Amino acid sequence: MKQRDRESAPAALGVGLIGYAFMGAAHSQGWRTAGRVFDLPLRPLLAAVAGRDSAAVHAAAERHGWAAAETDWQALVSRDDVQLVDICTPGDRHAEIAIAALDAGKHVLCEKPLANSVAEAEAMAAAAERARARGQVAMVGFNYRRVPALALARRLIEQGRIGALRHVRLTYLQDWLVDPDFPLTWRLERHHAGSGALGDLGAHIVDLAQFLAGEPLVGVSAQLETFVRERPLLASVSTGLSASGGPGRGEVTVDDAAVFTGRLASGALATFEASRMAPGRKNALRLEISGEHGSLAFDLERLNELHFHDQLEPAATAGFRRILVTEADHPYLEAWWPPGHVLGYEHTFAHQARDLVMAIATGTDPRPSFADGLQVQRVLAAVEESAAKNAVYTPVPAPRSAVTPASGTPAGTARTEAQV
Ligand code: SOE
Repeated sequence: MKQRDRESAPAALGVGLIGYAFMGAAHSQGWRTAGRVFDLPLRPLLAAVAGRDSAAVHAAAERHGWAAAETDWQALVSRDDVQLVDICTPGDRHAEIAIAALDAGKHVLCEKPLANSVAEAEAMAAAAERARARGQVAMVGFNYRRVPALALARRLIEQGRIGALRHVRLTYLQDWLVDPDFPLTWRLERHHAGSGALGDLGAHIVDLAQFLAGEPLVGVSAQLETFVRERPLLASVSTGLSASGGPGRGEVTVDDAAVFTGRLASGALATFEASRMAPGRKNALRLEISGEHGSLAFDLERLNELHFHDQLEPAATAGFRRILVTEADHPYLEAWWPPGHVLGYEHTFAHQARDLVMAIATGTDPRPSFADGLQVQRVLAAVEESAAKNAVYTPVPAPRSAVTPASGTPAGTARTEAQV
C-alpha cells in the first residue's frame, strides 16, 4: 500500500450514509478503506449515518466508524459536514432522498437498482443532470463493475481481444428463498423493493451485460415466476438477509425468479437468469461472453480469476486459460497486495468509493451514472411488460444521453450513444 505524505494531507470529503443494514455495512467498509489504500485527492470522512431506530443507528455508527448518528435522513442531508450522500435504503426511498440531496447541493451515491420505477428513475436522472451543471455528481452502486476481473474483461472487450460480440450469457443465483417459511421481508414487497429477483439480482447482470458489451439492450423476451406466494409475516429482523417469521402469513408481491433473453444494439444475443430459488447457490454470479475471436468467462465465487480463450491461437494449444487478476497493472490492483494475494467481495465497495472520489476531485462524470441506472430501469420495466404478455418481445426505449467519459474505470464505448 502506498504511503501518503502527511505534509500534504488532502482535503476532507464528508460522507453521510442513509441505511446501515447489509448494504450500509458494505458501503461503510468501502468508505473506511478507500482513502487508506488509494492515494486520493480528497479524503473520505465518515461524517454521519442515518436510520429511524435511534438505538440501532447509534450502535451502527459505533460499529462502522461514523462520527455522528441521525434518526432523520433530512437532518443528515442538511448537515454542513456532509458533502456526499450515500443512499442504502430500500428502493422506495431512493428517489425522494436522492433528489432532495442533489437539490441541497450534495454529491450522491445510490444503491442499485436506481429506483422502483422508470418514472422515479427519470426524475432522478433529471435531478442529476441539473446538479451536474452545478458541479455535483451522482453515481449508482453497481459494485460488480469494480471487481478487477470484470473491469479487465471490459478492457479486453474494448481492445477488441474477442472481436465483435455474439453472445452474452449471465446468471445470478441465490437460494435464500427456497425455504417457504422464510418471512416476508421488505425485499418481498413490491411497494418497498419494486421487484424481486429481477431488480435485486437481474439489475446487476443487466448492468454488467451493458457495461461489458459497451452497448445497450434494445429488446427483451421474459418470464417471471413467484413460486412461494405467501410467507410468514415478519417477527424480527437482524441485518442483511436473515430474519425470522411470526404468526400469520402475507402475500409475496414480487418475483422469485426471472429468465429472459435479449438483443444488444449490435445484434449480439443475450440470455439472463436471476433467481433466489436455486438450492446450493449462495451468491453465484456467472457469465460467459462469446465474440468472433474468443471468449471470456467469470464466476463471482472465484472472483480473482478471468478465463480467456483466444480463438486466433493455434488449435493444438488453444483453450481457456485462467488469468489470476492480481497483477499491479490489472484494474485497481496497483494499490493492493503483491501478485497472488487475492481480493474479495468487500473490496468492490472500496473501489466504488475510490472511483466516485476521483470523479468528484477531477470534475469528471462517474459511471454508472444515474442515466446508466435509468437505462437499466428501462430494461427491468421491459422485462416485466414482456412477462405480463407471456414473453412477447418487448423493445427497450433507446437511451437519450450522449456519451460522457468514464472516470477511473474502463472507458465507455464508441459504438453507441448510450451511457451503459
Ligand atoms: C441480496 O440479494 C443481495 O445482497 C443484493 O441486494 C446485492 O445487490 C447483491 O450484491 C448480493 O445479494
